[in-house]
Amino acid sequence: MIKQTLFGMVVAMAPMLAAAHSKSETTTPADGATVTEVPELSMRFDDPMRIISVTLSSPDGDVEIERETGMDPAKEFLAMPMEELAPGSYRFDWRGMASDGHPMQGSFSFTVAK
Ligand SMILES: [Cu+2]
Repeated sequence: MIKQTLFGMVVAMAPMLAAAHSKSETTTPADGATVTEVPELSMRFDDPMRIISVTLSSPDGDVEIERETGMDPAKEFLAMPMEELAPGSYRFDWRGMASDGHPMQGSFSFTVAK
């Protein structure tokens, strides 16, 4: 009986959680874009987001990036690659906390061409 009730709650809440949270609206580079250089990595959110961790990974492993945006909630997040990105495919992953305290995560990918 209790099990059934909990299960029902989880199912009912899932769509609301997906729709109610601040999400990443635009990124630089854009998700799926092919670019020749990456001077900066940025994300814009519709509500302030506390970005807790970010990683930039390539097929050769993680790439070092330096974040410009601190740990305070912000609508725009900015980071710089520590070195020029070699041609290849990259994926940026982030974890954060929405203004209502819920944990959030997301990612975008891009390709660097010669
Ligand atoms: Cu929430």
